Amino acid sequence: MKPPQKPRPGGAPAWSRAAFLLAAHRLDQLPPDQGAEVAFAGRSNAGKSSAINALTGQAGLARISKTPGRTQQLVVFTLDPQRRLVDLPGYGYAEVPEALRAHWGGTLARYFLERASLRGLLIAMDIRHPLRDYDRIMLDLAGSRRLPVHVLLTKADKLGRGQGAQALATVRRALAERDGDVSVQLLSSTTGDGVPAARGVVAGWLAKRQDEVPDAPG
Ligand SMILES: Nc1nc2c(ncn2[C@@H]2O[C@H](COP(=O)(O)OP(=O)(O)O)[C@@H](O)[C@H]2O)c(=O)[nH]1
Ligand SMILES: [Mg+2]
Repeated sequence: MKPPQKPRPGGAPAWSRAAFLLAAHRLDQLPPDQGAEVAFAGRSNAGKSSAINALTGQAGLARISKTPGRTQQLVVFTLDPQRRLVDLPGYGYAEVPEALRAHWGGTLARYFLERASLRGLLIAMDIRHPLRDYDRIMLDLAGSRRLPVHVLLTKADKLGRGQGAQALATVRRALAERDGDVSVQLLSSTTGDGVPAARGVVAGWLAKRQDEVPDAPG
């Protein structure tokens, strides 16, 4: 009989085995800060949950909500015992009470500063409304410790090919003016266009060791 396979930190993530682990309201509820994790951010309704579902090939994994601004928690999914995806709260909507917004601002800032296993940040932006205030705050948080960022211009199917390419070029130019490791691509969770490219970026980050990440804490 073959021994059970050990997880290979450098191997491709087993996307289809992604599973919900927990939802944390506070940082001390997160799993131990070991291995590697990649965070997903995005304004409410940007298409973040759909992107997570598309990447993992699991339609029901991250709840797709038509009611924006409801998930004020960090939702953790495991790919294997050493690698995780973290769905960050898509706050920023007027309906989120001020006290909650303040709490989440502080919690998120601390998550970025302190989380040693964090390897990169994906930011989902609706291709028709990119680079809003929330997106810039997330870019700054990642930049504060030189964490690589990959922008997903979501719902690319809502625009024609020419318009999509134009939006991509515009956002790429804007991002090039910022310091740091920031890339961008088109994504349609509906058609699957861009899913392999996005998986490639996440897999590359998850294969990194902590000492390969500039300014990682700890
Ligand atoms: N046409 C289209 N609609 C999308 C796409 N991704 C998400 N949506 C829709 O946009 C809305 C918000 O998506 P969701 O993933 O819940 O956004 P979240 O709030 O950022 O997690 C839902 O109605 C989705 O069906 C896409 O690639 N194409
Ligand atoms: Mg969501």
